[in-house]
Amino acid sequence: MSDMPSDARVVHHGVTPTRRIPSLIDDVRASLLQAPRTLPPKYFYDDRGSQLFEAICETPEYYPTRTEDALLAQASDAIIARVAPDHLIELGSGSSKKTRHLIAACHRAGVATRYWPFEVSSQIMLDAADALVDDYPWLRVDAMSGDYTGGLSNLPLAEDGGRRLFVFLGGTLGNFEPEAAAAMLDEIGALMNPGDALLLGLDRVKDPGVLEAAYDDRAGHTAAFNRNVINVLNRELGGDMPIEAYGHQAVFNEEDERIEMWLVAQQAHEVYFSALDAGFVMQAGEGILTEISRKFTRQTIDDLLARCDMAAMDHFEAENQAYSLILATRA
Ligand code: SAH
Ligand code: AVI
Repeated sequence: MSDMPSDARVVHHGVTPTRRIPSLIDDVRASLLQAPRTLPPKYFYDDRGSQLFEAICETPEYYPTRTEDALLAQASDAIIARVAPDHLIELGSGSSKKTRHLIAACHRAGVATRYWPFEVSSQIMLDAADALVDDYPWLRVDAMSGDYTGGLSNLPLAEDGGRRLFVFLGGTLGNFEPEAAAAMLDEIGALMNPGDALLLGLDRVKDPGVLEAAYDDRAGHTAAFNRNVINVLNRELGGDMPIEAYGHQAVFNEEDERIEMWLVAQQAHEVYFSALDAGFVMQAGEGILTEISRKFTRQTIDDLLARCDMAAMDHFEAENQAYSLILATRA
């Protein structure tokens, strides 16, 4: 492991993918070199991208973080009392800030849960793990570095028969296309035994103006986060994409009930990647779809769970149905 955590109660695991994960070169060849141009959202999250995401979460426009945080503050004691997890396993844990409500609830209940964050962005996870074990002397963190698109069946989870609470917060499942979201829930379900549960945060359909503002904050953090993927491509693939030539756009697609984030070329230009010895021509006004963020209704949430043989045990809803936190189990 490259990063040695400072506390012995933090163990750092590398997760071997179950199936082949396309490399950045594969993804660029398949999805960027020709239209329609898209990129998988995981490439946002280099160290700078993770910091920018944290800045987005602090903006007044980006309501999902504070809304989910408030729901967790309110519901964590009940969730922990209900599940009494021996293991708390979190996908895409980031800074783990909101997860602290669950860990604090474990502390209050005297439940010595072991925490298993799983992240593609290792540094933010390891920093969060160090801070958590400093705050909770009983806590052990098994930090898992890897890519969840490579599957979950190689996660180095303890096979001790302990109760598992899976956690997938922030609405991140909304960054998956419908098929991929269902496949991911199926993979989580396959790791769940009777008594285990999944805590899922999903954002809700609402006024398009509110949604679009959340993805285009006035301070410009979302625009910087979107454009940062150009830095990642240039750095990793020896590219010459002109970052200043791209505008940030966030549009709510009402039919598909999803926010779409685009990088739109302000003028025509050519791009070349030395690692591929290939490139492409962008026309003025042409876009790259860098992220979808699906928004749900009560009905589409229930449909998704039912499709994956899961059912909600509890559904915590924010005011105005702005956000949902669902405690689900296998049906
Ligand atoms: N759960 C946190 C962070 C959400 S941001 C919150 O609710 O605030 C999405 C997180 O998922 C980021 O930390 C990102 O690094 C991680 N992530 C994105 N794609 C991933 C992948 N393919 N595998 C593992 N983690 C991923
Ligand atoms: C991580 N994910 C749920 C965020 C979202 O809202 O879709 C990523 C994000 N993109 C722009 N702002 C936030």
